Amino acid sequence: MVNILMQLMEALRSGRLKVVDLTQPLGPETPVITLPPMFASSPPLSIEVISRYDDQGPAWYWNTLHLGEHTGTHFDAPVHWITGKDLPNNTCDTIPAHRFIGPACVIDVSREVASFPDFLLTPEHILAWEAHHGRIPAGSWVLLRTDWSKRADPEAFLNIDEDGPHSPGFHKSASELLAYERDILGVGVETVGTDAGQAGKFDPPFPNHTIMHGAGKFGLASLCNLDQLPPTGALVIAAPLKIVEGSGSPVRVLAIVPA
Ligand code: 23J
Ligand code: MN
Repeated sequence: MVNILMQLMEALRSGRLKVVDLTQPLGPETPVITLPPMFASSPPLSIEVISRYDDQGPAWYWNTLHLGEHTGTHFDAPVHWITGKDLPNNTCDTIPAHRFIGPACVIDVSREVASFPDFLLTPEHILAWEAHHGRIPAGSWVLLRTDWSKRADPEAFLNIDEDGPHSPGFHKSASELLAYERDILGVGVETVGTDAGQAGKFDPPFPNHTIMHGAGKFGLASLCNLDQLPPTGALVIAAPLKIVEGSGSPVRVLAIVPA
């Protein structure tokens, strides 16, 4: 077993394995989800200098951050949703750390999304993916590649019109298949949340959050660089801050992939 880690380190050092950063930059311009006006909203990140080699601290630089837990590339814990509120180990500080690491199954629907921004993944798409790549292994992160992260302009990324945001996500039946019939860690998406833009109007509202978190599964939102991952064979590490009773956390998501 020691040898496995030695081989891993040598492969990373030699470049036979590389690290792909699946994380968006986190700053005041980072897009934050907009909810219908009757609900409280999450603020954008703000940052204030404590000192920067000045009279407030002559040899050191550091900042204070103010941000919602669900800002930028972030992790959703089961307690985030009412369906997951009574599950054991459902908060950022109590989830066992081994559950942050798993193989990635990358389902590429970028072509479908390019012609239809409200695209929803269905069980048929998942079964077709499995026919090519094998059954989704236990303990996997299922990542939905949509190329949505290539929308660099926040307006295009949030894509809001008169009837709200338009962005892709999961059909309820796809979330049920993944949550109940595959032993996954959770799902990851390139959009601002793990539900489709229009999902507030679905039955139930926000079905992916409802189903995944009710089943103790996690979410990863605002991922990028999914186009640099193979459909199978990448290892993903997505460890949230250990926020006491935290419902989620900004996260640095890393994938280890063959070069
Ligand atoms: C609260 C309400 C609805 C949604 C969300 C948060 C998220 O997407 C989130 O960041 O978890 S859809
Ligand atoms: Mn979230």
